[in-house]
Amino acid sequence: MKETFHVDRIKGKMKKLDPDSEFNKADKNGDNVISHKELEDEILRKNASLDREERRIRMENADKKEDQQRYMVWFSMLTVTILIIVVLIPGLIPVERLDHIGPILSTFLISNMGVIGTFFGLSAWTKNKTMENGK
Ligand SMILES: [Ca+2]
Repeated sequence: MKETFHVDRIKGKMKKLDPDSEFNKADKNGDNVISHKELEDEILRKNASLDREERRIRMENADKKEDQQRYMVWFSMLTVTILIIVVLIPGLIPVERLDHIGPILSTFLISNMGVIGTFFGLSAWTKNKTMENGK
């Protein structure tokens, strides 16, 4: 590596940074030369800030996903509650029609209960998991 630098210096082919390059600030001691160490530090610093950015985006996405799941569960609970109330109000649905929609109703209720149950089960599980990892 040092050899190449040397050869370039002799031929007057030293590389110059673009005036707008972000790597200009890598020259920490202000001698207008970016040493290998200075460049390496700058790259490490950039990688660290990229990692932070990536972590931030992941956390934001996870947050959005959790919000979405909460809305879904709320919707399930509301529809189940409303459906049960509607079915229980006397005279709203004729008894003979109730026979027809009975199987649909029970399937709908059970699957919604599944959604709700899965949500609570999973959130308890993830909570346990994160607490274990936090140790
Ligand atoms: Ca320098």
